Amino acid sequence: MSLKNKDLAELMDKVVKRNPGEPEFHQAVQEVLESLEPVVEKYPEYLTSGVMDRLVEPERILKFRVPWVDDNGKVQVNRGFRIQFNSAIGPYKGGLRFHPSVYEGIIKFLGFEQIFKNSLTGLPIGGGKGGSDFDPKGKSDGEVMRFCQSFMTELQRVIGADTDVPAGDIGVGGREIGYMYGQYKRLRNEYTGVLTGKGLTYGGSLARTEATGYGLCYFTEEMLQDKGDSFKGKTVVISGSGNVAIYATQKATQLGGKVVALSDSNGYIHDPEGIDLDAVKQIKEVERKRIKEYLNYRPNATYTEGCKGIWTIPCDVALPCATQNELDEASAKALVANGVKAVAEGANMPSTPEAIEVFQSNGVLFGPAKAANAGGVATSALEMTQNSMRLSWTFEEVDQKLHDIMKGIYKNARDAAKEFGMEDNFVAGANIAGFLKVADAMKAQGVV
Ligand code: NDP
Ligand code: 2IT
Repeated sequence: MSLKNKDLAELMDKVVKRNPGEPEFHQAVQEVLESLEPVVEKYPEYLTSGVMDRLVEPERILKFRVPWVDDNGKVQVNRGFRIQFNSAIGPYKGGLRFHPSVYEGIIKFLGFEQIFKNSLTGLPIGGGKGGSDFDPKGKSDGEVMRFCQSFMTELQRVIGADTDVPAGDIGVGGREIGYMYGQYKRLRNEYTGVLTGKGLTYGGSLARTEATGYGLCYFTEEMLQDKGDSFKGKTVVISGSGNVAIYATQKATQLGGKVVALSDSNGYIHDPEGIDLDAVKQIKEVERKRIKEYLNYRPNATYTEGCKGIWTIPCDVALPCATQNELDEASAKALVANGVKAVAEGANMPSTPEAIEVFQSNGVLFGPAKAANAGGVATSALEMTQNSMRLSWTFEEVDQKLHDIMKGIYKNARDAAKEFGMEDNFVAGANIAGFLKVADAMKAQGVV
């Protein structure tokens, strides 16, 4: 789709020219600008005050060398990034991704989306993202530790509990956060909440591990209930088998759904009787092995090489929880042909623009990432609150707050879409609702 508004079309051209070779960033900006067309038509001051021009330019980009020594004594060099995208409504907040596909364009798209997602949570957090092209797969704990220590030795220069608070994302979980926290504390001699997703013995929040997957299901349940439906009795397909996928499986099952498939980057498993989550947790969280191993626990399940075929499995609810652009137009058509009712994104930007168009034009309820997976970062902000108070809440207290936040996000996205004449378009609604708060804060703070 092209932009009809002349100023936004010119801005988009500029973004493409100034950020060459970064298609994921272009894709993320294009979607937001499309959603904002009716907003700038109604409120042209967002254009005239330069809010739009400033919004697409990160406040700061840090790019650094990460040298470390592997188990064979060989020096390895990776590249590290932190993009501090927007601090209008709070300190920069967003995860760190360690994956070989990471380059500046990936971190930029993630940081840009994080601005609106964080705004939607209703909590005071700005947008940022970071990471490295380091691949934790197949590395020993010692190698991961030395890498994390080297990464933090540079990163610590720009972060801080009231400045920028990183967390996990793909390839960064409790183990990596622990190593990075230890190094930060050692270098700075400060015991502060500079990272979230910390272990429970050193300042972590209960329910942060579960939060993204749980939040995704709370959002999906809201979307379904608004149409008089629910998870009960639904067949659910979830891609990925990492942090988000595992806890989405748990919550979808608790809400009465039956999850029949999961995947990793090598392939997918199909277990029509319902996924045995203890087996998946053992394989993925404890042994760090491939999803194929699931057949050792459940011989009646099937394994198929290649991850895209997962979307050909018939289901009522599909939750993509692996990575960007994992669900394309052909996959969306297959889901629609099989009668899918709702799709909600646990991963960031997992559906291509063409896939989203297929869902929306076929009346499938579609929950975009910025809204649907915001439970993770929202609970990170609750971890920051607990750290500031030097208190900790119970699992139930955090989970209740998370649930309320997800209901609020659904309602705000739905109402914003309606207000601008795009009822049931939660993509537009999430982008608009997330944007308005940030834009007003930027306008109020002058040209900075
Ligand atoms: P994990 O590293 O725990 O798991 C990632 C999962 O996705 C793994 O199963 C992995 O398979 C699969 N995957 C990763 N890259 C690819 C790829 N290129 N192709 C196919 N499969 C892939 O990460 P998370 O579960 O934390 O993150 C998953 C998604 O959720 C990401 O998009 C992340 O940005 C998003 N997200 C995460 C939040 C969080 O709190 N953790 C919050 C909000 C969003 P394999 O093991 O084979 O690599
Ligand atoms: O994409 C995301 O929102 C995350 N990876 C979580 C960020 C956070 O700061 O908890």
